[in-house]
Amino acid sequence: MKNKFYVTTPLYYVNAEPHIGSLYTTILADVLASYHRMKEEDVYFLTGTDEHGQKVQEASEKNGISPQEHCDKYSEQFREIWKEIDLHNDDFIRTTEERHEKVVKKILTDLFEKGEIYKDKYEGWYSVAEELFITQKEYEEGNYREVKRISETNYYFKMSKYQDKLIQHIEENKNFIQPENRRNEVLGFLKQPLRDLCISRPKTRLSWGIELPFDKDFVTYVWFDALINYISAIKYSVDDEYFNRYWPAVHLIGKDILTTHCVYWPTMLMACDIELPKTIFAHGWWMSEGKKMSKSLGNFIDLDTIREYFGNVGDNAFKYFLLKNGPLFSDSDFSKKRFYQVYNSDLANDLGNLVNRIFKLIHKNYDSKIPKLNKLTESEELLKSNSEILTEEVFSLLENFRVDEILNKIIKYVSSINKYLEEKEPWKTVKVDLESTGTVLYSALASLRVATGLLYPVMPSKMNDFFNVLNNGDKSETILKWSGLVEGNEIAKIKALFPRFDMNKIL
Ligand code: ME8
Repeated sequence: MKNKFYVTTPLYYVNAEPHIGSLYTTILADVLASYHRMKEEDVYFLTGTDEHGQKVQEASEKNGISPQEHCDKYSEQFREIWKEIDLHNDDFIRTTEERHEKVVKKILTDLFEKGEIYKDKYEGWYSVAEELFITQKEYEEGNYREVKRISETNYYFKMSKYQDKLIQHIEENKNFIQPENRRNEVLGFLKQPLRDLCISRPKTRLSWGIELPFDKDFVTYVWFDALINYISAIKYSVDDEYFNRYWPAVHLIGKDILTTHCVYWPTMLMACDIELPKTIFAHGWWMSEGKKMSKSLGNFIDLDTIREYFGNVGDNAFKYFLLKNGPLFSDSDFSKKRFYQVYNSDLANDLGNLVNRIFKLIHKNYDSKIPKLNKLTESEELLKSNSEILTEEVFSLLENFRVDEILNKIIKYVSSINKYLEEKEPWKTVKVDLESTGTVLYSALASLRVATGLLYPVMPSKMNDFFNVLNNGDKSETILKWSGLVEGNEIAKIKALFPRFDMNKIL
């Protein structure tokens, strides 16, 4: 049986447009999915939108449209941009879809019947802005906005009873919460006694939600509803075979939603007797020009700004930058200058030049046909064995989500091919010895081909341009074999893959 890989992003709220943050998580998921497809695994990549709750209700009222119309409009923006930049999600789930609501209701009914959900009166602090009940201590710390005193009857999920079991699971499974700093953060949080989770809102206060199947005066709390998407999308309780084909998942999230994913969600699954996710990986925060992104500071990287960058360099190069410099482990700073620097040095200089050099020499001196490989010297053997080592390293780094390190290694290898050419000087030797120069060009091109194969998940359309002119009939299974480059094949003319940017003009 094939290995499986089920990867998810958070479901983005429809009260904001896509921006560099949601873009980053989704690109990361796309690239992981693509590498796993390369390993011929059974891959399922899910993303979508989170559409219930107070904020949507308020925003739609303000705009004089129905909440559903509001959701349709904003959700479409996410689907549009993901398509525009060539992401390959297998599914896009919306929490207002029937397939999702049905599973949420089924789980609520099951848990209510099992006595895992009870009704109780709450008197205490409530943050209207965050839509959360908070403790006296949290109130005193003052980190929540629009806090008021309320007294309300609601339904509660017995989350507290799973505290010890959850701690044990986190301690016994090192890969469950990653990276380690986030794991420690969750364990720290679990040192205080866990409360039961309020999972309803009275309709008198909020009507835009999934009605509780056992009490029509209430709707489901938006987080309890939204988290269930990860299993409703793969047909939990509808088609067991399908569900088991993909579950458990790897959840990619930002550090802002650590508690909901690492505490609420696993305890909900425990109550339903469902296996816990394989991994929850929480990345850091994109900052912008040294500060927290904000519309009022004018440093917010919104959809228009993203489209502008894509317009300048193409989506592939932008993805490359975000993944290489992104906030995988700690926060990262986005700066325009840094972006064009990385573009020029890695893509225009290292990769782009290498392609040009090799293609030019082959077109001019070998009638556009890939030269024959003759006797390999130590340096060619080294390039070849390094391509094998690199491939292994890439797939092993993948297990730890180190996409940044993957790109570092690949570009280092590309530099080493350039260095090899500088040592061999084929542009000089070609005038006197076509045969040995042919071996040099074959070797450089074979190495470059492996590097582009490994870059494919990050820059699919650019690398396809390269494969097309190379005309080697490559398939994903053979692309990573150095000697898979066919001698005598005719290569086509290539346009500059990554034209250089004039930094003075840009800045
Ligand atoms: O929290 N840097 O949705 P959301 C990096 N609907 N990533 C960022 C970011 C930044 N500056 N800003 C946002 C929700 N993100 C809930 C989730 S899941 C069942 C429900 C990314 O629209 C990051 O992935 O606020 C973060 O976790 C997510 O956007 C939050 O998206």
